[in-house]
Amino acid sequence: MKLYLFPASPNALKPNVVAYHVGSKLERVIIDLRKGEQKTPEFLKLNPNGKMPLLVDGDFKLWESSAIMAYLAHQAKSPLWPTAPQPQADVMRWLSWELAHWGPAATILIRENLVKKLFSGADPDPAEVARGLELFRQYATILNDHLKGRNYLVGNALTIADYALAATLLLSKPAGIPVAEFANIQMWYDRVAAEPAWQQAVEDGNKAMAG
Ligand SMILES: N[C@@H](CCC(=O)N[C@@H](CS)C(=O)NCC(=O)O)C(=O)O
Repeated sequence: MKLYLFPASPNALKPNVVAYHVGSKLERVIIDLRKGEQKTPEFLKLNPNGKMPLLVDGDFKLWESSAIMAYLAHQAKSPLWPTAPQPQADVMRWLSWELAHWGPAATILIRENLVKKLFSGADPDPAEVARGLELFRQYATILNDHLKGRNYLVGNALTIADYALAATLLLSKPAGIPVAEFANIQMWYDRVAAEPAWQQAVEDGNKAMAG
């Protein structure tokens, strides 16, 4: 199996941390977004979206980070992907929420406060920053309330849903995402980020940025 990724990106961290957690035997292939490697004709044949991450397992080409997380955890028969209908649907609920609401809210702040500066040197648009903060706080309130008295999102065990939602917060400091305003989220994030697999995946990201 090959995992194509730019490890510094939150969307890449999602499958990469699961791959480390379950010990997937796969080759990591760096797709350097700074060099536009996601738009080469060779890569577009594998993923017509021109985006990473992408998993290739034989003839099976799988894009979408959450789908890759589920595939890797399921293949390894890991409890990160519960098999009973209700916990599995609950994990799906949070993965869907991450893609529809949580991730897009954080992405506004990541784009305005970080990516624009890095890629074009442009200043953040204050109206967009205000919109991002409002949306983020709206969804963070829901997550913070859910995490009251819980260690993890679903049941009492770590699942791919925790990794997916925590990955969104990877760049919260440089992107000015106000996680610290939400005590339950901050404690849960610190718990997830203390996982050895998380540390390994973050290290991959640091190496990619230095390379
Ligand atoms: N919904 C996709 C999003 C993937 C995505 O947006 N990847 C971005 C980086 S975070 C990318 O490769 N962007 C390069 C581009 O659009 O040129 C997933 O979850 O895998």
